[in-house]
Amino acid sequence: MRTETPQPVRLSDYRPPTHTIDEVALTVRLAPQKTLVSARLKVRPNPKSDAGPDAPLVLDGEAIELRGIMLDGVPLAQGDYAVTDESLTIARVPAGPFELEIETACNPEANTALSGLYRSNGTYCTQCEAQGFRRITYYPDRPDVLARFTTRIEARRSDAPVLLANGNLVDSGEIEGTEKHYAVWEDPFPKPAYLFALVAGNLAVFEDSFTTMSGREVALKIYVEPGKEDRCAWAMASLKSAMRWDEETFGREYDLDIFMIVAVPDFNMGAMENKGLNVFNDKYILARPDTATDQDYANIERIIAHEYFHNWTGNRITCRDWFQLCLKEGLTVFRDQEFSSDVRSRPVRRISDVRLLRSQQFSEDAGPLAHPVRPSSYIEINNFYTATVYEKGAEVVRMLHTLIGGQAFRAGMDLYFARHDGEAVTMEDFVACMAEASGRDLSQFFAWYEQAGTPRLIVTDSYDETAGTYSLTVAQETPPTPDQPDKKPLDIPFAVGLVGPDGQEMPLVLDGEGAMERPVLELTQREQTFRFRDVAARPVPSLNRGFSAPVRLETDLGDGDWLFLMSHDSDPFNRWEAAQIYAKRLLIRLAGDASSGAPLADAPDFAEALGRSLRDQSLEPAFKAELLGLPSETDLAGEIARNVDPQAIHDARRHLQASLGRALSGELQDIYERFATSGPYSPDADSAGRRGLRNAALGLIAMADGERGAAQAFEHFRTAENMTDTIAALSALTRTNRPERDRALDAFYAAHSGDHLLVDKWLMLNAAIPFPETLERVRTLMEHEAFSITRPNNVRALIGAFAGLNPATFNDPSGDGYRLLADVVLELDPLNPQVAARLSGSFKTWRMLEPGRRALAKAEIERIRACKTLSRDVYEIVTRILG
Ligand code: 0A1
Ligand code: ZN
Repeated sequence: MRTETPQPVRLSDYRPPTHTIDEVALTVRLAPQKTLVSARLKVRPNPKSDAGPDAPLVLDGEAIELRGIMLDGVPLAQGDYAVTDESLTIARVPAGPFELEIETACNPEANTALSGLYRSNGTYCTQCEAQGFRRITYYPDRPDVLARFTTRIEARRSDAPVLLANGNLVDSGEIEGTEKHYAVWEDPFPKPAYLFALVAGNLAVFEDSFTTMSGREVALKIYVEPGKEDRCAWAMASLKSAMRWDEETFGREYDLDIFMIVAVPDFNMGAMENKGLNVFNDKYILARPDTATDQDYANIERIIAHEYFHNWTGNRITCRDWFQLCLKEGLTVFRDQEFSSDVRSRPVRRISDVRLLRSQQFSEDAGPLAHPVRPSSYIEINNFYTATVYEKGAEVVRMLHTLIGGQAFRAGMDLYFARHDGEAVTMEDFVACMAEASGRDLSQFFAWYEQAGTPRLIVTDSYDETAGTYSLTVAQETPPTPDQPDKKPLDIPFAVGLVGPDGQEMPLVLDGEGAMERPVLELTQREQTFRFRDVAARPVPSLNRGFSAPVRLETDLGDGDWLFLMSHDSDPFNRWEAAQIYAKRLLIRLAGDASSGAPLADAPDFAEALGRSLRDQSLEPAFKAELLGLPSETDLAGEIARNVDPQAIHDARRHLQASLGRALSGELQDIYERFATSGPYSPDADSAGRRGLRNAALGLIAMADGERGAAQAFEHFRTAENMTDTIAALSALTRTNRPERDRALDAFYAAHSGDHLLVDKWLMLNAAIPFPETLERVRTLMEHEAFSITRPNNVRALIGAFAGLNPATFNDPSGDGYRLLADVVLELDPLNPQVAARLSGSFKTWRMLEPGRRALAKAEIERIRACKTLSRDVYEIVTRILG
């Protein structure tokens, strides 16, 4: 808990560690309230340190009790060391190698922060990223200290029959004369402490094996709570597919003889890439057709792959310091995006990535929490596992790929692995490999890592009919962000195409340069003009194809142009994008009308264009489902950016959905009937796409006609044969205010109250009901037997969904939504600061609101800040949000 004003850590203050650790031998004697940890460390002064060999040894430690220290076998007396809430300092240590033995105790049962060693439903597990290892023992808890770990675990066999840690099992057995047993695990790969893991409990295992490209056999094991073994097959199939893909695409082979995954119900994030022993939030492992949706299946595949890919991008090569978090995260997200693009549909994955980027990252970049992909200071590193580091970080890697081309990118990756294996490195090291492999100067490009804010590209065009030339002028500007008032121009890959009046692609011949090898313009200046020749007729430009750069576009294109691109663009992403832009323009106009009480018009042209696309046999169903998904309320608020009235946005969006539902009722019913499922459920992308389209159609049907739509959605719920259809029906019903909604929600809870993953879905559906009564509903559900504030998945499902997925109600003009969120943040902060801080981030767009709501939101954020005992985590978020 905070005692004085927390101070920032700065990248510019980075110094190499004074000491390095070669070996760590841990003995962990597990007991629920008093676990004893003995750590034997082989320490030596770091020759690269500028502090010299006489520097004191400072070890990090938090929420642990020191029980004894020995240096080279000699117990240290109290005056030889100093202990604070955060550290253990030994002022005089040998100038050469020495051995330190530290005895500590911790209390896993009382650890509600879920960082360090804790218990989840009786299972002991650890979470050490970013700084959890210091809650297990005193240690230089920083990513640039890499050591070989041996872990001996002891526990009562009845409490914990399964004992796991990183690496290979080298010994196990009974401890004579006791009811205890032990296991010893040895990890041959040096690693930073954040990759350490230990799990112990009563767990069942689902097993398989994988033969690597060099013919080695790897044992694969997924550990789950007993009784859930029949929900592991998809996770295992995904793991094997990711392992093969990394061999084929990046030449990366797995390096231990065993790869283990453990699924636990209580986890602060999605999953964690600990060496050889990934720990997962069980919602990203467990799947059976009657318990998981297609979205769950896709998430499991993606996150399994993500954590597995970290073995090379993150574990074998790790970060020098936490400012370099994007080194592993941006790159690994890029890799998991490429993986799903290869095993599923590339355009559909791109669309969902861009949706996520727009809704989470653009809003972050436009407000008080904006920070560069590589931040230069932080108060609490856990606050920097953000959409900017992950999602924009992946976009930056993608831009590198686009700029230098696939071949050079692969060569750059090969060089990176060869040069830095076993090291802790920086973004500069990574980009230097790409520069060397491609022979290009990437110094201007590097600003993407250092400069926050979403650039705006302002594009104007002109056509000279007599000369047959067409010019595109592109100006770029990045708005000011906290601490960065002035921005440099960026190096931006801008993929373009020209679509002729007949809908056909026109050749791209740059004046003075000839035909373009790749249809990518490179923007490097504040303003540039590109002139194309041999352009026989005025084209419609298709800009930023595939979302080649994470920017906001401003063009003079009119509604007719967007409708034209929606039907004719050869780039599927941009066909979807044209529909989004058209819808956005329309919705912003409608929101203005809703705000002023004017009548809301229908959108026959848009409906007609959508109808054409729905009938187009060349488009895959999953893509059509994406076309039917309008821009989110959050995106629209971000576009409007000032004096936002969330209720007007919600009303506009509902109106358009209903209007499209009516105008397209023939097509939608036709889809609903034609895509009715038959045969057993299969989670593959095609089948999921067909269900996705049918369920998107149902969503619009339900909006179009309250009574008939609700009846159809209820029937869909009643007859659903898999969880995908059940949840689709419920989510269509939640948007209606009809009795069928609560009948279905009650029936769902009655049927699934024993399954915590399904209970979370139920909480989320309740929280997303977009009507004012939901405020009371959420408060009531917080008292429900199904909800516990110490379970992060419950909190995210109920409170996170309420604040994130239900903008109209969260932003209720009474301010009650803000009060509810502030109450929860204040209650949760002493228990779990990480999750509390993430929730408090839901206030990040408060400045965009209209004055009434803005004042109410501000008052609640100030109420949080006024709390004297705030954690560093929440303190940092609320002070930055208030600015
Ligand atoms: N490295 C993990 C995510 C993760 C990050 C932080 C955590 O605790 C603060 C836990 C997990 C990943 O990228 O999947
Ligand atoms: Zn990651």
